[in-house]
Order: sequence, then structure tokens, then C-alpha cells
Amino acid sequence: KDGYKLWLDYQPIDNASLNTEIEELFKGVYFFGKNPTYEVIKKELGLASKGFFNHNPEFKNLNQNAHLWIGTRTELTQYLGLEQQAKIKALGDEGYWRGTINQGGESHYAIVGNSPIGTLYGVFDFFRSIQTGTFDSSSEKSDSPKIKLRMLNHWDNLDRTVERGYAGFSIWDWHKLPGYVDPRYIDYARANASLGINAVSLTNVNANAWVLREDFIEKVKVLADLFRPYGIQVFLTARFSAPIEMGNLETADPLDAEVKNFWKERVDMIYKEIPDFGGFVVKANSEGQPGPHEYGRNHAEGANMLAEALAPHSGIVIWRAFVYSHEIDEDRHKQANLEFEPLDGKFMDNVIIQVKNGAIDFQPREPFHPLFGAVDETNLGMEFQITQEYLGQATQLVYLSPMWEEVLQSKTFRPSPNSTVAGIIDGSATNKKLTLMAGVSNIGTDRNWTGHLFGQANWYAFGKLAWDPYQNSSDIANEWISLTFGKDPETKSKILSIMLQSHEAAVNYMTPLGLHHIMGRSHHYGPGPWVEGGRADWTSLYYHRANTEGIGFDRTATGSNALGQYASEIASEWSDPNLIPEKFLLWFHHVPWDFQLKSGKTLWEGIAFHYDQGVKSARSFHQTWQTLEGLIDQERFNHVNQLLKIQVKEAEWWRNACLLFFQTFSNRPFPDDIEQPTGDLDYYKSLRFPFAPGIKPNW
Ligand code: BDP
Repeated sequence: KDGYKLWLDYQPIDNASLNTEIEELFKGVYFFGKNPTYEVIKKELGLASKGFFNHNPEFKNLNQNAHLWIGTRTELTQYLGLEQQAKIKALGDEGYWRGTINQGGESHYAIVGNSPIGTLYGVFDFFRSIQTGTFDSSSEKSDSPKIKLRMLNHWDNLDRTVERGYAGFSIWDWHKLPGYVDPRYIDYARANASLGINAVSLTNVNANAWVLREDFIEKVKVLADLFRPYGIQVFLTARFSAPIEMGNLETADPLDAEVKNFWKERVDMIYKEIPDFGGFVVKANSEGQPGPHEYGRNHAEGANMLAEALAPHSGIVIWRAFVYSHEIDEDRHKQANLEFEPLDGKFMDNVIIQVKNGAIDFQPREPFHPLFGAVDETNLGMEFQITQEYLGQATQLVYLSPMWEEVLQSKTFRPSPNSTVAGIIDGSATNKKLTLMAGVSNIGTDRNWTGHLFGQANWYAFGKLAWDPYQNSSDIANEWISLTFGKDPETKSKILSIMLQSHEAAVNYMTPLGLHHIMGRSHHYGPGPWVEGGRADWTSLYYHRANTEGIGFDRTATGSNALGQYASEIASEWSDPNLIPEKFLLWFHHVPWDFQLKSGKTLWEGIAFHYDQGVKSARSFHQTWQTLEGLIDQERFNHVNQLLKIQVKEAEWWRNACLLFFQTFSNRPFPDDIEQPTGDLDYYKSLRFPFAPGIKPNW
């Protein structure tokens, strides 16, 4: 039980009648066609059958005892009524239906997709229903994804370090590709396909042009060929200055004819090798990355130049909105909207602007990004961060789904009064078809893939929300727990309670009440509210602005007015420190230490209370976990138990460091009803951290 099998660990079925029923199905499998995806399904059936029954499935002819039918709608036309066919068709290419078909006095359980990939999704869902014990042959199920591109972004460097990766090194073994195919690639594809993830960008957004060279494309082709039957399209990051670095040109100006030609030739070469190549993900003019600004061009001119090269092949450009420059004297919060709002309508149809969930940078909690709702003629995609850069990295159990759900459910009031971020992402609010949810991957070479076992739950939840952004975190967690730890009710409810509280707990002991960006410099691990010097927008002082009067960033009209970038409904309510949800108070307001919170506490007492609560929650997670000893296998028990112990220490570290530091401004005692922070501020400030993979050495 080392976690390698993820949620695809097919275990014997404990319910005897379900076991008999399913075993019958596996003894008579019939495929209505032939294609590489059906080969993949056959292999998966083999693995599932071995796990469930310890024997192989039996593949039959149609007129033998074929109980389990697998095919597409068109392959099964003659067995489906017209109305049913229409219903299935309406589910779209990747949709599926599964249920019982009665034919000639016999009943067959059928899994029917609109395409082989839809069928594959149906099969994985069928397995999931067996694993969770919810399979019911008398009820039908149909489903289809709400978002077109459900994508992982790997921030993997070609030397196999992973920027912000905490689970070992990159799983892409560029050195041994194309000749050697690591079996992990297949297990990776299976895991993604089981969730409906259908796109991956292989390389770091801080891109290396090298990956666009012929020899690398040969390696990428191997991965693309492997992933194709699983429905996964491959993307690469494109370094904007590649024409200079590898094309020997003097410029990368997007309007220059030679530059355009460079990209056209490069793209044509890639498509010769990989005919269904997805396209490019681009970070330009952000944190020192090259981009169109160097040539006096804007983001639309940059993106469209690449989009033109890709369009003949149906490729797309995913252009990131994470742009900011310390040379601009504007609240970093505002910069993306300032750059992208004026460009609304100027991007080609095959461009998607990929927007982080919040305007700063994957902080433990952020209000939704004001670009959602601010443009209506631009394709907007969501970028979440699955890897826990700011949320405890690989030592902390933080289930991220509630944070994502909070963002997705946020009302934007634009384009219409009922619009939500989810509605913009899935195109229902905007009538957009090219929709995207991307997640920055937390996957590495660690045996359990994600470093912390519970990191798997975040990969899982991301896939689920990308499929359907309206799902709730509790259902997702429940399902993941059953698949991972089995169905014992006591085990399940204890783990569920830890998971569902874990994000709020982390926010409490890291950045309560809207505080943000107060972590250690560069590695972003642990507290660093004192960080100052160098680029202002990379310091903590810039964000918390603590002084003897109070704390917080005034983003109302009296301050940076970032609030003005939201719909007026939000701007007017949140401008009032008494009306804004308290979780965002210090994000938008500089508030006096004695400001009264809804609880009746002063702000200072409230801050102290939240930090203290966070520590108490972390301790309660560890205590609850300890009661699971014997209920789950020792290996995973120990793994999580040790990490939870570290998490408690880190929560205490955050609380002590932050409260001792902020007290130097508040000049007030700690409230009596909290555990008194211990330690010495100078000691916390003096702590240094080891080098970790992915940290840029020159930081
Ligand atoms: C920040 C990370 C940095 C990334 C950047 C990005 O610290 O490593 O390169 O985001 O998204 O959160 O481009």
C-alpha cells in the first residue's frame, strides 16, 4: 500500500451479490468495434478483473453469452431506440450512457459512448461504481464533460527538476526518450483518463526553447502517441524568444515576417510528427519572461501571431494572464485587467486567456480574479494550482477542493446578474465553446506520485471539477476516500472531516482574514511576514502594510481601487469594511487594530484567534488520524501520521512567527483565551531553508 495505484486500486468486491453480478458481466465482454481506445479498455478490464476476482475477463462473440456490451452509439444503433439515440447524441463527443439493454429476452449491460473516448470514460465510471459499491444495473447513467479542455500544466524543466514540485523529479525522462518508454507514462494516462483529463502541457511555463527542436519533438511524439488512445492531447510551452535563441533571428517581434515564418515552420514540423498536437501554453512578459512588449506590441499581437501558425492545424494558444511587472507603479492585483480588458475582442478564436483563480498568485485564499466577468469577447480559462506551493507543499494535508469550489461558485454579476465564475469557465454564461480548466500539476517521481498521499485527492478533485465545475467538495472527497481507503463508515467519516476542515485550517494558521503573500521569500515555504527589500511586489510588507495604526491593503477607492475592477454590486458592498465577507477584509482594507469584527472581538484579537484556531485544527487532525491506527494499513497510516505531526509543528511555527511579528505593530497583548505564542521573533526570522528542487538557483 504505497499509494502507487492511486484511485485505480481495484480490490475484491465485499458485497457478495454485487460480486456475483459483476463477475457475470466480466465473463462475457463484447466489443462492438476495433480501435486503439478499445485496446486500452481491454487492458483496463484485465486489471480490474484481476483486482476484483483474481482472474482474467472473458471476451465473447455477440451471439455467445455476451453480458457486457461496449461500443459507441453508432456501433450500437440497432439496439438503441431513436429517442435514446438522440439523447445520447446530445451528450456530445465525449459523453456516454450506461445501462441495461433488453434484447431477445436477454438483458445486457451496455456502456455506450458517442466516441471511443466517451466509451472509455463510461467504463472508468462503471469501475468507480463497482469500487464504491454504488453500481445498480436497473438505473441508467449518462454524463458528459462541461468543459472542453481539462488540462494539467506541468511546470517540469528539461533537466527534470520541477518548478514548485514537491514530489520528486519530473516523470518525463527526456534523457531516455524516445527509445525507452517508462511504464509510468501509461499509469499516468490511465489516472488522467479515469477523471476525464484530456490535455497536458508537458513543460514549465518558464519555458526552454529547446523543447521545440526536432530531437525533442521526437521524444514528445512518443508521449503523444501513448496518450492518444486515452484521449489526452499534448501541449508544450513556447518561449517567446525562441526565434532568436534557436532561429538565429535578431528579433522575436510578432509582426516581423521572418519571426512569423519561424513559428509557422516550427509548428508545421511539430504537426508532421504529432498530427493532433494541442498547441502552446505561453507565459509572456511576466516575471522576466520574454514577450511582445519588448517590441512595443501587446498581448493580442503576440498571441495572435502564434495562433495564426497553429490555426491551419486546429491548434490553439493558451496565453496566460499572469502578467505583472514591478516597473509598473500599479497594485499588482490590477495589472492583468489593465492589460487584457482593452484587448477584449482582439484575440483570435483559437486563443484562450488562462487566468489564475485570483489576482495575486495562488495564495491560501484569494477572491476570484476580476478578469472573470470583465471581458466578454475573449475565451477565458481557469488556472488552479494543484501543487501546494503556498499551502504547505508536500508536508501538509490540505484538501484544495473547497477553495476551488468557493472560487467557482463566486458570483461575478457579469455578464448577467446571476453569472458565476463556473458559468464563465464552462461557457454557459458567455456562449463560448473553447473552454478550459487547467491545474498546475503536483505529480512527480515519488512512488505515490504526489509526495503527500493526500495530494492525490487534489489531483482527483481537480479532474472532477474540470469535468463538472458544479460538483461539491464533500461528494468528491467521499468518493476519493472510498476508492483510496475503502468503505468502512468510521474510517470514511473521520477522514472526510479532516479533509473538509483542512483548507480553512491552513488559511487560519497562515493568512487569516484576507492576509496574503506573507510567506518565506522565494521558496514560499513557511512564514515570512517580515520579508522586505528587493522587488517591492515580492515582499511581504507590500501586501500586509502593517503599521501602528492597523493592517491590510487598501484596495478601495481611497487606495489602489482594485475593487473598481469588479462588478459594481461587488465593488460597492466590499468597499465597506463592515459588509465585506470577513475572509477578504484585509485583502481590500487597511483596518485599525481595534476595528470591531462580527464576533465582537477587535481585529487584533480576531487575528490572534484565527491563528490559534488553525493550530488547534491541525492538532485535531493529528488526533483524529491516530484513532485510525488498525483501521487502515500500517504503511499509509504511518506516512500520513508522520506528516500530520510535521503539519502541527508548521502550524505552530506560522502562528508564533506571524503573531509575534504583527504584535510589534499592534503593541497589544495576546488575548487570554488563546494559547500564548511562544518563541522569539529573531529566532523565527533567522531560520533558513534548504534548497529544494524547482527553486531558481539565482533567487
Ligand atoms: C508563481 C511561482 C512561479 C511561477 C509563477 C507562474 O512562484 O514559480 O513561475 O507563479 O505562474 O506562483 O508563472
